Amino acid sequence: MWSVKTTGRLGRLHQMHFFGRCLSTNAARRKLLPDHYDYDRPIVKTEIPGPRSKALLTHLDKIQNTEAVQFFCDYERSRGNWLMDADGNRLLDIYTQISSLPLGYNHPALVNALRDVNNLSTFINRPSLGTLPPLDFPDKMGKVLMRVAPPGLKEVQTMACGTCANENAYKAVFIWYRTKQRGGSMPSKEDLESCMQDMPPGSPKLSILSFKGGFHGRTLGCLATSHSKPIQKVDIPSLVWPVAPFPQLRYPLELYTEENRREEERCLDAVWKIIVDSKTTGQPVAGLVVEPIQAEGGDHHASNTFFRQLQRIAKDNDAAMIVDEVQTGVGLTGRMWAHEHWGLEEPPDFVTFAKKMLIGGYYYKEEFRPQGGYRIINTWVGDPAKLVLLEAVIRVIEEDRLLDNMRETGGVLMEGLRTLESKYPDILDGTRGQGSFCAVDCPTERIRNKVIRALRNKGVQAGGCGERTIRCRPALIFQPHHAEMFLDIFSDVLSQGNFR
Ligand code: PSZ
Repeated sequence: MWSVKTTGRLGRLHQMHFFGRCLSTNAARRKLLPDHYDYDRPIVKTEIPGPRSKALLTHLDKIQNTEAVQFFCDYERSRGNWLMDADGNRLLDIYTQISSLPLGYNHPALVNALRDVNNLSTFINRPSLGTLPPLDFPDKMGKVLMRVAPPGLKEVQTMACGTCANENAYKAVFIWYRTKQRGGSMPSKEDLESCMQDMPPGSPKLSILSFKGGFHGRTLGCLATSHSKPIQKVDIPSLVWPVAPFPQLRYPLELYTEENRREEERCLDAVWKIIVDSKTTGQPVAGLVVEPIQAEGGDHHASNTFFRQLQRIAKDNDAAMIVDEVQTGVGLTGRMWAHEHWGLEEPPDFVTFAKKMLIGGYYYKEEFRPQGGYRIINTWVGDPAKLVLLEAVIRVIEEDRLLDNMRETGGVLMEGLRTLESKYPDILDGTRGQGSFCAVDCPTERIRNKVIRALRNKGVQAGGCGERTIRCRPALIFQPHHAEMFLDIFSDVLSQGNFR
């Protein structure tokens, strides 16, 4: 796989120009990958998508809808922070497959895990994990998933993806809620019979409260809690569950503390009122689901105080709190879990994960473990092969101090984006971020899309979110010198482009 010779130049004295400043980054640069995993610039040889991508698109379009496909990728030749496309273009990737690559492309630790013959049977024999787990499963769960468990959470349930993590967390909340109502006993004969007619009390009228602008997945249950874009929901029947406003803060946060505090209070009051009112309308709120930073919805932040108070409101009203860390989890914010920044009185009831965890699932408090088997299960309930890879990822995160790297790189990204914002106030606004989980707004969706296209044609793969936001979701191996390269290219794009 590694026979392809590359022009890796990490070892050379490397100088970059950022807004005319000359940054000699070599001295401070930590070596996280072999030389041939890094380059000193992108290569763009064709328009993207290029001719080969377009031909492949025509081919694929014969058998499925391809309207979301941007271009085809050559994953074998991609490495580190660099994504190769089908036409030989080499892009600096700050979006990483919708924020789902912890260590970039083809990291040597993951290649080695696959080369290890001791892992062969795990990759070949995918079990029905909930019924016939492999010998090493308890040990692996302890060494891998529990090693990075959020502080205070001692149980975990694996799943295939982020959506089914949330979907099953909701179910666990409902089972907990009804079990409590029954005083801890198992479902009655009436429950078992009425649920088969989709009627109460077996199919109870309960809800999960979610937030405007939130995203938690697209299955029917999750979709009722997703509110970031109409295209995800239109034409599909929905459960009618309550939706609370999420704070719309002004950035930078430190300049608007009083105004933002009032906005958060408004939203917390609304949450409190919805939950209290739900107790008398016949459809109580059994739990709420919230993202630490609303990602798909446009990178909306809220303060630590907001989340602490949200937990208090949930607790005071016997509703469970699910923190959806599918996108914020695994280090990008500078902590393993974004909610670790909040200083909560006690752990959240649930923390759901997927993406950079490579496997889906949720951590939860003991009281939410359902009684009886076959209540939260499906065929695969995850995949032990993903735990082999995740074990390697966690080792690299620890050994290479990648959380420190995310904080350091985030500092460079934030300073650079703020500088660009002040230089191009007509195009950029609202720089915000935590660690390397950063974003900046454009005035309109049209301008944002034009900027992202221009960035791609200059060799940066970036992503949008919300209506008019550009987001940074780099891999954990994205270093300050990569951030400087991105900012340099961004600066060029803004100085050359006519985006109005
Ligand atoms: O269009 C889509 O379906 C997208 S675009 C980005 C996502 C989904 N993100 C997935 C996601 C998430 O960001 C949060 C906060 N919660 C749940 C999910 C669903 O995870 P997956 O995609 O693994 O099912």
